[in-house]
Amino acid sequence: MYHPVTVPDSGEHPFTDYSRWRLLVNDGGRHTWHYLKTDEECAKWPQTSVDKFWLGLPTDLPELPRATNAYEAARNGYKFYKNLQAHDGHWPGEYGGPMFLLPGLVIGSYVSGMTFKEEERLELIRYLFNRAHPEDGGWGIHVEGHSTVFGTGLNYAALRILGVDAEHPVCVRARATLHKLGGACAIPAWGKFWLSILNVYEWEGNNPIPPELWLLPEWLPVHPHRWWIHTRTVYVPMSYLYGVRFKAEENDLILSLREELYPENYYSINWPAQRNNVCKADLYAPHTAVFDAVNVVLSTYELCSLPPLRRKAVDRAYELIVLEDENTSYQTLGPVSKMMNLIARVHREGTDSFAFKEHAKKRQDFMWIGAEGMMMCGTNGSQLWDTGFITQALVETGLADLEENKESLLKALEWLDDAQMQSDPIHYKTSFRHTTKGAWGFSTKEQGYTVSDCTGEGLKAVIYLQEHLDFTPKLVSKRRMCDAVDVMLTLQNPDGGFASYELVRGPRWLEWLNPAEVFGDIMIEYCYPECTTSVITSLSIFRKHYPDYRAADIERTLKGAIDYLHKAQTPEGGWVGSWGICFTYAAFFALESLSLVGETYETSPYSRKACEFLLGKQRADGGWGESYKSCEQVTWIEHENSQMVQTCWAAMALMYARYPHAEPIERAVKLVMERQLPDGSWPQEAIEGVFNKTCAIAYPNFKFSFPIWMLGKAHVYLQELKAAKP
Ligand code: LAN
Repeated sequence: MYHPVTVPDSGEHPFTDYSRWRLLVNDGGRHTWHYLKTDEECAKWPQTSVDKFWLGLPTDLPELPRATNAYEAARNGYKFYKNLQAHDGHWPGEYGGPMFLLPGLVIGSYVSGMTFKEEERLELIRYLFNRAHPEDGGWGIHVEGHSTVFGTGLNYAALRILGVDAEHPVCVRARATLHKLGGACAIPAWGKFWLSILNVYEWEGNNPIPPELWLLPEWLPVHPHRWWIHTRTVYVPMSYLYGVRFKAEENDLILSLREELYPENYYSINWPAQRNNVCKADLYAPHTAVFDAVNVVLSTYELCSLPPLRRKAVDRAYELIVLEDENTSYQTLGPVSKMMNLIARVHREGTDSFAFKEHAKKRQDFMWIGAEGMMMCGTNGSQLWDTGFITQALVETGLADLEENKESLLKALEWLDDAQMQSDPIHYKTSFRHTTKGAWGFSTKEQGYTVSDCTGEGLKAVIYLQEHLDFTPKLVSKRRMCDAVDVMLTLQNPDGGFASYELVRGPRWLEWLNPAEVFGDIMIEYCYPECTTSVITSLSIFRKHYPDYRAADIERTLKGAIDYLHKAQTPEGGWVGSWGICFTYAAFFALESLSLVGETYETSPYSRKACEFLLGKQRADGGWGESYKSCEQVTWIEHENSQMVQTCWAAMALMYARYPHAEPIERAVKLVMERQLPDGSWPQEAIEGVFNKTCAIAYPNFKFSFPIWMLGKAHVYLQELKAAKP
């Protein structure tokens, strides 16, 4: 479908004219990139600092007078970062990292008959070139990971679909690595699925994904509505597409890929024997014996499944796909379900349908052009998350009170006001959704999913902006803040903790049925220290301002949450972070929330132990540095280098705990100041975030919000410490 392209051997230089790309921000923070074709268009719509920064072009922002103290450094940081705020008040950003999303975009589009613009196609290719592992030319599960069959098999297929010749040096190298790792037969379950959709792997080589589970009684512990929301939202279209055994029509490319992806002859492969064949380099969560046994039973069922029952189950899955599309205005929960829902919609309704057109529009929201080319993002953005942190930072450090920053804060408040969800999803109970009225989500209101800690951070940011500053209007009414509190109160689990999007709905043993092989702890919601602490923090701040609202409920909730947090502390004194790296990230959230209920270094053994734990990890250069591998192995693994963002988390954690000695904080400040560039910005270091234990994900805006926050806070804190010393 895509004609062959001739591209350079390396992606070092752009394949398109970078001065023509523009980021369009509209509709509550949607981002889409556009390539202007003519000079007139370019003159009418000039490139902004936001465009230039994210494209990796020189921003030409001025050098600032050298900071002589932490406050000045923070102020310089914001002088720069203010230029990256979009006109609607939020901070856009790249959200790359995972390397299994772009193939979904490409394969899903290909089999659905959805094309790319030429400039998109070229930069998608270039991104894959630039992200190929320098040592072996393969790809891993994320940008910093080692090469795996999952990454290499899928991204290889993507390159070929995009029109790169099989004999192009990048393909030749990647293919050699793929074969060395065992070839596409050894690809993990989700890879088997995508390749089957593409018709370059046979459906009999997959473990069953029966849609019939949707027909089970809802009270059963295994019913999919009890699974973690991402797993179930991906499983819905997967079960549909498996149920109908969707496959692309054979063509020359497909026939050729059948030869390229396998070291052996495709037509002599024993497919059922490949179901549990997973390369060692890929494997994180091996199947349990229970899961293997379940698959034997389900495979037998596949041989004799009743057509009317299968039809009914497939129809039910389709119904759920439509509900999800409509609830989210076709954004869907995430990038994987996004593309799978599209294929299902096209399978049933064709490419002339309304669904196809809407999916095409919103597909754009996941595609981001960065300095290395075009990628598929982890969500339709991290709008709320980034806007929440920087606004809190500005208020807490006093930078918000400066005349020069007022307009920017007013804009940010307007955006936050608009981003709060004010009603439940249009299909609410019928699609097993949690309430959304009053919540904030991770990206935009349109995407429309409650997240516990995003609601916490959103509310905290609004309270800070509206209550701590004298120049802001009360855009978010008390009633709406109470709605946010109400949502949070619905999200507490019996052990006191808070999970990500919903209550924990299923039993722990469901994890024995984890089919994904490459991810851990994905079958149900779990309580997370970070989510719990965001809720504690925002409820504590809320009740200071509105002590009359549901006081007893809030008190009870806080007690339970603190109790959970105490129990979740490891014997060494840390908390295992699940969404950022790792112990440092969790400590930052935990020590802030403990301090808000009066637990500090001096008053609480939990806080003291956590401080000692962190201090034990500070390096000679004054920084902290943990590898993403901490999250995989659930134990502290040092990074080669100290990391600026982690150093900020650790130093802030100490300050929240009111750690009484200045020296470790001073050393952290020094490191962060030394790494600041003359224009006030900081360079990108290692990847900051993670999910599902194994997959790293980028939060490039953290390199602004956290140093600004930490430096501004440290300036005041260190002065206070000095003043307190006799
Ligand atoms: C996110 C991003 C934000 C993150 C926090 C708010 C930081 C967290 O505290 C709660 C969980 C949440 C909302 C989260 C969950 C999982 C996501 C959506 C992601 C890490 C971004 C991408 C990831 C998603 C699962 C990626 C798609 C891959 C699949 C395996 C379906």
